Order: sequence, then structure tokens, then C-alpha cells
Amino acid sequence: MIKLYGYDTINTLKVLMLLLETKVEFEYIPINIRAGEQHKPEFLAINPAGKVPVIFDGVRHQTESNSILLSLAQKAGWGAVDDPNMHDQLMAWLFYQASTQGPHFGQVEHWLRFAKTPNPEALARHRLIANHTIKYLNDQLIGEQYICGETYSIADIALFPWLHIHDHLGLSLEKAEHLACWLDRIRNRPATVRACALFGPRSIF
Ligand SMILES: N[C@@H](CCC(=O)N[C@@H](CS)C(=O)NCC(=O)O)C(=O)O
Repeated sequence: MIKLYGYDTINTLKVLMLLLETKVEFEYIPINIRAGEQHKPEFLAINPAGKVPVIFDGVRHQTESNSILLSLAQKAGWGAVDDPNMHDQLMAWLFYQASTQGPHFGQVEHWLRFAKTPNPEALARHRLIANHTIKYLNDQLIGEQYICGETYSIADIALFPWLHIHDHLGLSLEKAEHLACWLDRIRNRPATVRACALFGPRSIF
């Protein structure tokens, strides 16, 4: 059985969403990163980077949420991942999520919620890029159900968690109606409802 080491974080939520979509049996092992459990030798033996999520498939440990999504989807044959055209699109979105959406939304959260010394310039810069991301994704969804067209895929799952908490980040989807509809569509999926419920009410991711 797959083991998922995680916590109530954006990147763990992605993996939970996919495991519940694919109905793969798994054991969830919480690593309390707020209590520093990620720095304990027993966890560093699993992931020397000291980060969650990590999965163990019985053979090896795998880190990096988007890489985990790709590998789980391939094993389950889920979300048209084996279609060559889809595969190329998925790779682009997974890289985009990891290099642009994730870091800038994360920095908005940091400067808005966690930083002890305010830095309005940094907040404004990351908010600007987060808003560009919102517009870009909204445009992508004009006339489409999902990021890669008709098929719900790991691109949607990777991009979902930060958008799920856009209110908490002080970001608005008022001018992004296609993205707002997409968000509702994904929020209402039974697997998403179950994945979010495992964390309880945010619980800062
Ligand atoms: N690029 C990694 C990021 C993983 C990551 O940053 N995890 C955070 C929680 S979302 C963590 O474990 N932080 C604990 C720490 O840095 O001490 C992924 O996508 O899985």
C-alpha cells in the first residue's frame, strides 16, 4: 500500500486529491512540520530535503508533489496522461505551477500573513504576478472545462490548492469568471471534498 507522508499543506493536498480520484489505497502519515518533525533524523532518512509530501510505493520514496502527481497518474493510467499531446501539455503546466504559480502565491502568503517585518514592495510585486497568473489561467479556460480541455487532469490538481485559498491571500477572482467556475467545478468533486476535509478548516496550508 502507498504511504503518503504529508501535512495540511498545499503540496500535500495535490497528492491527496489524486490518490482519492484514482481510488488507490493509501496510508496517510502526518508529519507535523509546525512542530519541526520534518527535521528529525527518521524523517530526513526518508527525505533529506526535510519537506513534505513524500510517497513510498513499497520500493522507493518519491518527493516533489508535481513529480508524484505525474508518476501516480501514469501508474493509474488516469487523466489521459499517456496521450502524447496531453503529456506535453501536462509537463508544461506542471512546470508552470512549480516555477510561477506556486512561488508567487507562496510569497504573497508570506508577506501578507507571516512576515514579522512588512514589505509592501515585495507584497505588491508578488501580488502583481499572482494576478497575471489569474488572468492567464482565466483566459486559458475560456470555452474549456479544464486546463487541458475536456479532461480533468493533474494540471488542474496541481493548480487548484493555491486558488482554493485565494481569499486568504487577498486575491480576487471577480474579474476571472471562467477561473471561478473552474474552481467551483473542482471544489465540488467528491475526491476534492474528501481531500479538503482531511485537513479540516484551513489550517494555513
Ligand atoms: N517543491 C516541493 C515543495 C515542498 C515543500 O515546500 N513543502 C513544505 C510544505 S508545503 C514543507 O515541507 N516545508 C517544511 C520546511 O521547509 O521545513 C513540492 O512541490 O513538493
